[in-house]
Amino acid sequence: MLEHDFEGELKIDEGCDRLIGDHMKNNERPNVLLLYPKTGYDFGSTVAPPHSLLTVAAPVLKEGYNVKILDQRVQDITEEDLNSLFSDDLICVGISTMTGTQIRHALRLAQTVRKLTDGKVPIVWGGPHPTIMPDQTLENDNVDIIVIGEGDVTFL
Ligand code: B12
Repeated sequence: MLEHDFEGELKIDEGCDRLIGDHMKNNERPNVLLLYPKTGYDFGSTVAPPHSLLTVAAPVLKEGYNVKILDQRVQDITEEDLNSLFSDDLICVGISTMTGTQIRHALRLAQTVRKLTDGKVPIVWGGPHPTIMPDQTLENDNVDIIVIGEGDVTFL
């Protein structure tokens, strides 16, 4: 499946059927979990709020979905943390990454999500790296969907 809108392009790998279903059974755990990985050089003013994920989350929240953002630059994200947020109501996990050392942390998070969810939850990647290297990004087993360019409208 391939979808387009005016804000960006959405490329979907096989298995997108997992996105469809009744995901709003309860609001205790997030329907959408968004992860901002460590960059590897997180100090002082470089640790600005995760603008990318806040922007992606806003329209999803407005539609009534429960969204949670974890920012690994300011908190550890352990397997226990992730497990405590997973449920049948989770539609997908989103990860934002720039090119460079942040990818290593992003991949580790994605691998952990994959393992803990048994591959049942789609992992969506967005940000500068998937935007400039979409095909290479999609080749990785821990990437199901990438969003190219601005993601707020596309992600919803
Ligand atoms: C503000 C900014 C900074 C600030 C704040 C950074 C921060 N940590 O928040 C400061 C000055 C600190 C900074 C520093 C750096 N930056 Co800077 N920065 C920017 C800038 C100007 C805007 C980023 C922003 O906040 N945009 C607003 C948000 C809302 O948009 P966005 O991040 O693009 O997210 C959208 C999409 O990408 C997408 N998206 C993103 N993530 C996800 C995730 C999902 C799941 C989905 C669906 C969609 C999605 O949807 C979002 C909403 O539309 C961009 C250039 C630009 N004009 O984009 C460079 C930019 C991101 N920075 C860049 C770089 C290289 C750096 C540094 C590594 C520079 C350095 N060598 O030190 C450091 C890294 C610091 C750090 N530890 O993070 C590069 C990244 C290049 C790349 N290929 O990855 C950019 C693109 C500039 C450039 N053209 O070179 N930066």
